[in-house]
This record gives sequence, structure tokens and C-alpha cells, in this order.
Amino acid sequence: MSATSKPGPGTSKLSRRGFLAGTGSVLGAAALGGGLSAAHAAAAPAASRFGTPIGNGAHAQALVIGTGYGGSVAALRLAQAGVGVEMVEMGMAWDTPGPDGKIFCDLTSPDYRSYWLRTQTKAPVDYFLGFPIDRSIPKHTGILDAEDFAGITVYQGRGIGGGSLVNGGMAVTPKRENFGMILPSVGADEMYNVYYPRANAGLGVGVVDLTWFTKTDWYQFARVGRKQAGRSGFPFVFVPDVYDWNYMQQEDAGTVTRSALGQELLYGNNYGKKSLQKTYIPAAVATGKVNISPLHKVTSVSPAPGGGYTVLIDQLDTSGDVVTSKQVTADKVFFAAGSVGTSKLLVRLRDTGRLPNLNAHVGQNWGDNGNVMVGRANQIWDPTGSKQSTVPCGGIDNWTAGGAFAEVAPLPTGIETWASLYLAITNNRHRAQFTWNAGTQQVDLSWQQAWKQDGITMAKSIFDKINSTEGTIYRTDLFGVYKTWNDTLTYHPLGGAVLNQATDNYGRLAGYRGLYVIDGALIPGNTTVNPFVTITALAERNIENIIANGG
Ligand code: FAE
Repeated sequence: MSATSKPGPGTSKLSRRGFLAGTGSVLGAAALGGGLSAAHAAAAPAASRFGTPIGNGAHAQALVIGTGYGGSVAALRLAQAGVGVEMVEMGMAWDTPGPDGKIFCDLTSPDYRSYWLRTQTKAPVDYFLGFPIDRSIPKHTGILDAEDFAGITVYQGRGIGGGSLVNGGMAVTPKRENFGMILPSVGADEMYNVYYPRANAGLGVGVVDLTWFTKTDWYQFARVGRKQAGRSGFPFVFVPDVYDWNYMQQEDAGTVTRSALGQELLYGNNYGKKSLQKTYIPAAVATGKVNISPLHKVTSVSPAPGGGYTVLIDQLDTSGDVVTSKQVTADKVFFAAGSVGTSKLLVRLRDTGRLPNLNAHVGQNWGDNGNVMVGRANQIWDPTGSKQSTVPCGGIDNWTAGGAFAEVAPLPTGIETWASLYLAITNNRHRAQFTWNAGTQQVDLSWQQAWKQDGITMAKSIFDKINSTEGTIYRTDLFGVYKTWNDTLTYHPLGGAVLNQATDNYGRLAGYRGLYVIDGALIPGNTTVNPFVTITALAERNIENIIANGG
């Protein structure tokens, strides 16, 4: 099944009665049929393929904060059950070409489109041969947010599609034997029999053609990774991806415009990648019941006097300034602003008295999925290639013995570097918490950079061995001057409003009927592999229960 097809066997059992019954008196018969509100229809300038910006005073049956994986699943399934949905997204729509005719810029020429409200790029590999490579850019509501906390920088996608706009598309279902540590309160049977398959189908996941992989110049870096893993006794596993592999082969053949083979990824892919803008989101919009407002940031959710919730929203311009503030109401509100966005909102709302009944678990149990990055210098006879696809296709699995799964990452500079780059996902057990800082009026995160040492030790279980086998050394020129490990970031924020702790076992927030969490905030800090398939599958599971049973 794809996201666009009719609901599968599991979803066909969905009854909208359970969810709609929970909306109570707030929900009139007209709203049941119409979906989008009258106030919204009256506002209606600037229509795009995603709809028109929500109007001040509008009322939504369901309001979804954020348009990443959790939000897109919620919107599609609610709409299919007959519920009108307003999606509110702080980032841009990413549906309009820039002056160069392209929507997204590439890795080597980051421009105003690249970063969220920064005046300098903050590339994860920010040095080369020991020299800094970050550059000045105009401040703009760009696509990649490098959000700084005291001990860690958290990378996130901004725009309609959330993280799917910027990520590597690596679509990994965790090994079943590891599932118990990922989501201890969820049954593995239901996930592996129903929801992982549904998520994989909805996302359009596929694997690289092995014959092509074996011969194309563009994956020489991965073949070197596979060979070296094997020589040190580690399994190399091919990793599925949502990139259209047929399109990539046509890029190689020169018959289509290059994207993954044209150094596009971190700041968006113009072609080839099946981001949520090509899967769940158009399917949701096609129902006629989903409207999306880009450059709209939710700032508050609180109980409305007559039932339901009052939601405050700032509409932003592309400098990040507030153009207007709106107040709307919603019967139900889904927090899908990502692990960091959802956690920050909920902690602030609880501790400033707007949602005081949220429990003490809100803000707790946040992890970095154990991310650390490292590069190795290969021997002169082991070049990794001047041509490198931006899309990783495999990883080295030493999870059980050493607590690390390392994706073999590209370093697509356009020149031979003899470098092998890796993003390791490790079983780092440290967990941080978000707290409200009344002095700064900000939410802080208690992560400490020193905690990354555990992840480094686990990653070394792979790379010390490979270096010893190959007679090679670590690169020290990619993350600073004489700095081996990138221990300052994560791409995989998880937790902060954990399932069965801050919420019930399906994402209903404790303390408030009609408020839900449906994104990466539900997962307590680690998925053992790249996280978005698990986030999507969990959202599929939870929304099915919420629609059927309400509450
Ligand atoms: P997410 O996709 O982050 O969506 C949240 C959305 O909410 C965003 O669009 C925000 O702009 C929006 N938002 C936040 N606050 C507000 C607010 N107050 N009002 C309105 N909107 C708001 O959440 N994962 C993989 O599995 N495989 C990969 O290959 C991979 N590569 C990655 C590479 C990069 C560079 C990055 C940054 C991430 C990568 N990830 C990867 C992680 C993955 O993208 C991430 O886990 C998911 O996107 C998280 O999904 P959520 O639905 O939780």
C-alpha cells in the first residue's frame, strides 16, 4: 500500500465514531461534513497546492502542529476518517523555485535557502584539511535548523515535510530483537506485522539495485566501506532508502537532471527523493480535508472556555519576524513539532501555567540516538572516489557486540579525499531533560557534551578494529583542527514526551483530553538505527487507536 492508496486491511477497520464522539458539543454537524472552517475559507488569499493560510478566529476539528512524519501520518489518517485538519508549520512551503530555477540549493553552494535564521552556515563537516569551510549567508527561514543548546547542536528540517526535506532518506526498520529497548510498552507483533509494513509502504521505501551498486562509480565509497567492514569481521548491511533508486540510475546514465548525484541533500533534493511532499502530504491534501499553513508557528495551546483548545499562532515572514498573530480554536490538538519542538512547547506551556496539569514526565527522557561522526584516512590504493552519491546505502552493524551501527556516509566534495566518513548510531544511555528557564524565558536542555564519550567508545569498537586491520588512522581535519570525533551534534533527537509516561500508551497527553503527542518526542532516546521509519510506524499505530477509540 502507498500513502495514496485506500486504507489497508488494518485501517479499513477504522471507525471515525470513536474519535468524533470525543469532540463532544464543540463539534457541529456542519463541521463534520465540511472539514475546513468558514473562517478559513473567508481568509483565503495566497492559495498553494497545500491550501491557504489559516484565518484568525478559525475553528479546526483537529489542529496538527508540524508537518514531519508524525504530523503527516496523523493528518492523512484523520482526514480519511472524515475529520477536517489544519496543519500549522513554522517553516516554508518549499514549492517555489528561487532565482536559479531550483527550489533547493546544493551542498557545495549553500545560500539563503540553506539554514534557518542563521547568518553563517553550520555544516556538520565544517572543516576540510583543517580549514573552516562555513560561510556567510543572508538570514532567512531556510530549510535546515542547527539549533544550539548548551551541550549539543540539534539538526532539524524546517518546512512542509519537516525532517524529510533534509534527511538522507535512510529508511531502516530496527531488528526485531532490539525492539524491546526502543519502545518497551509496545507489542513487537503489532509493529512488525502491521505498522512497520504500513509505514514502509506509505513512505515508498526501496533498496539499491545490487548489480548497479557493484559497478557504479558513485558508490565506490560504500564498496570500500563494505570491503573494509568484511575484512575486520563486521557485517555490512544494505540499508533501504526513500530515494527513487531508478531515478538515481537515470542520473548516472545522464538522462535526467542530477540530484543525489548532483550534491543535493542536506538543503533539500530537487528530484529523486520521496520526501513527505511526495507521499503522505499530497495524499492528505487530496482528501480535501487537510489545509496547511506554512510560516505559521504555534506559540500557545490552552483550554478554551467553551471546550476544546485555544491555539495562538505567529505568522512569520522570511526574515523570521512576526507579521501577524492569530488566535484559533480546535477540538483536538496534535503535537507533531518534532522531539525538540514538541518538548519545548509542552514544557513551557506546563511551567507557565497554560497547561499546568501536564505531568512531570513531560520534558524528560531525551536522547541523541547515540550519534557521533568520524572520518578515517584510507591508504592511497583505496580511493573513495571523486564521484559520490549523497544518499547512503549501507552500514556496519556491531550493535550487539559493541553497541554501534555505523552508516557509511558520503563526503561528496567532487574531489578524491581518500576519506571514509561515518555517522555512528550508538547505544549511549545518557538521557537529558528540558526545563523552563524563567530568567531567560527559554527552554534549556541538560545534555552535556562529555556524555558523548560513551558513544565514541562504542563507535571505536568498529573503527579501531578497521584501522588496525587496514593500517590506517582517523582523520583529524574534518571537524576542527586536530579533532577526530564530531561529538557536538545529533540529527536524531528523540524523546521529551515519552509514550506511556508523559502520555498514555497511544500518545494521549496525561492531564488533558484531546491533546496528543504523535512524533519523535514519544520515543525514549534511541531507535538503534535511523529513526523515521519507527516514528512513522508508531504514528500509524497510535492514530488508528485514537480514531477508533477517541479520548
Ligand atoms: P520533524 O520531521 O522534525 O517535523 C517537525 C515539524 O514541526 C518541522 O517541520 C518543524 O518546522 C515543525 N515545527 C516545530 N515547532 C513548531 C511550532 N511551534 N509551530 C509549527 N511548526 C513547528 O518531526 N532519519 C532517518 O530515519 N534516516 C535518515 O537518513 C535521516 N537523516 C537525517 C539527516 C539530517 C540532516 C537530519 C536533520 C535528520 C535526519 N534524520 C534521519 C532524522 C529524521 O529526519 C527525524 O527523525 C524526523 O524528521 C523526525 O520526525 P518528526 O515527525 O518527529
